[in-house]
Amino acid sequence: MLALDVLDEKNALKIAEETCEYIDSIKIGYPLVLGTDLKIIEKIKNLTGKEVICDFKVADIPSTNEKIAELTLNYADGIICQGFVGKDSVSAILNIARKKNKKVIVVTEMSHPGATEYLKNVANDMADMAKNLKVDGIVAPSTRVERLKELKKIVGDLFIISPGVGAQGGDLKEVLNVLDENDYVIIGRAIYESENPKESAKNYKMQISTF
Ligand code: FNU
Repeated sequence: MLALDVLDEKNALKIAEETCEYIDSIKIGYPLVLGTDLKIIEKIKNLTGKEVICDFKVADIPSTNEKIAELTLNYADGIICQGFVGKDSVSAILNIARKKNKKVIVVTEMSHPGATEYLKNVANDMADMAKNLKVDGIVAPSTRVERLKELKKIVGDLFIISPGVGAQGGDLKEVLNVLDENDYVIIGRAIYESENPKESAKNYKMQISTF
């Protein structure tokens, strides 16, 4: 899953087009949507034929979450929300997504060092909630493989999308030892900031498919 966190349309579409034969899915977030607008999603989808997931880490009260999900899922194939806001807020998004046949992915433990201060302590409970609510997937860290393993055990057949390989120092092989074919490795800067994004994406694809 390519994390396309560039800021302008021209660059985004160029990288998306160059890399699309080597990736399965594209994740965009505030950097690109605030740098352009939500219609960038249609443009990426038309150009690449790939699904686009919106990483908005939605974290509000149920009625506001609902509005954000409604607008986002008019364009995107899925939306990422925070789990720490609780099951009513996550369910509000899930209800909208189910009506539109779109995906909901819940953040459990984040990949950056600061996630060990607070999030780590409640991440297993959030994974449990995600499983019970029957969302589609969770976000879990490639930077702490032992935690990735534990969270995967909790969510069972929900898929995992896992950031942290590349720029954040996660080890691809260790991560692939934990994940299975339904899961996704998220890679951003190691592809779009490399001198040759196409080659970088191709190289990751080769490592993943020959693992
Ligand atoms: P790269 N991301 C993350 N950690 O990195 N959604 C999380 O815990 C999480 C995320 C996103 O480091 C991050 O915002 F929940 O350049 C970025 O879009 O490879 C991507 O994953 C990682 O990008």
